[in-house]
Amino acid sequence: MAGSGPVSSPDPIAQLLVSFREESARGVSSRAEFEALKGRYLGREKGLVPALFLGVRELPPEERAGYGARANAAKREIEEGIARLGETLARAESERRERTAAVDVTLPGRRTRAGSLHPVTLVRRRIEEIFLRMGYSIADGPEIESDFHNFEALNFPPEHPARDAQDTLFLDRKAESPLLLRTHTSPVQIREMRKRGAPLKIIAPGRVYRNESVDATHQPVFHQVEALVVDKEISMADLKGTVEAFFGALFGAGTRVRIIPTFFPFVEPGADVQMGCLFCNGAGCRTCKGSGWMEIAGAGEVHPAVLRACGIDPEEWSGFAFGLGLDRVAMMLYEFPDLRLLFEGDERFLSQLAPLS
Ligand code: FA5
Repeated sequence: MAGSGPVSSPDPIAQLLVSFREESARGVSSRAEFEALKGRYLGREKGLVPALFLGVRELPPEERAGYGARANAAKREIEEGIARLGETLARAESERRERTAAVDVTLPGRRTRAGSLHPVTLVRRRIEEIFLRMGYSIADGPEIESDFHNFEALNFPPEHPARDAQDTLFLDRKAESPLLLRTHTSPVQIREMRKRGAPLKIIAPGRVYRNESVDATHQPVFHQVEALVVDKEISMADLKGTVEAFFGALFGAGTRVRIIPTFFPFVEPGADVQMGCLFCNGAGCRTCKGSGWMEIAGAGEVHPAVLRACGIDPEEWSGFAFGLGLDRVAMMLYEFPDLRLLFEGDERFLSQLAPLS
């Protein structure tokens, strides 16, 4: 440009302004494009604007002032134009950043739905509260049990047919001391008596397993709670008074309870605890099979052989025990007809069942 002379026709100042105005009207779409344009016009070494001033010395003196003034005006216009392009680009960049960050703090929050406790947990807690008020403590035992705790110490002799009544799931039947999934919570009686001796007043809630076919009132995995009292001169009258107090607290005062004889190897005498049917109030319905009574627990006086197996002298001590199914209690308290509803995981059903007061 210096070679062609700044004043040769066409006028380089006017020409530069025309091309700058065209380019700046198109705008820039990226920072790289902006930097390239800025360098092309304003770059100190090879920029088109500094080049305008290079030839000023070759002009006749009387033209220098006029040329210089126009070149300065052009320089100002181009600098301002480039600054404006830079601002527009910065705005576009920050808008793009906001859009992609996409956190709109003005949007309403998304609600996470709170879960609810399982009905069996609610029933277990309620039962624990009642027994704690009655002075019992809560004991725990393993779900994988030995034959000794689940059967032998509970006075089930080997090969005794009573073992078949609780279809057992063995983990390794051939082992010398076979392990099994406990079929009831009664082995916790054995563990506690052997560990703590007499006197004793405990409950043991927990999960139990039986190889049973499923129907409306039978599950292969279900829950029981066991109550055990060992003390001096404990009789069937204490058992009756306790089950009446307990079921009254659980199902409401006025709940009718009766005890009828039955057989369990670990109690003598053994008993079934029955409760006046809640569905028909004793009149007889499908749920109670017309009898007006529903079986709710197994019970009895602790067998002397069981006390002996736990190192407790039956001449000095006696006791009672009873065990009930938590799932069936939940069914009665919440009045639903089929145990399977508890284990299908349908939240619409489970969350309807409110905590028991
Ligand atoms: C027993 O398991 C005895 N250990 C109870 C006991 C304890 C008797 C202390 C004497 C002294 P039974 O097999 O009847 O007994 O079961 C007790 C309760 O568990 C039943 O009354 C019932 O409510 C519940 N139950 C039994 N089998 C199932 C099952 N498959 N599904 C759901 N609940 C069951």
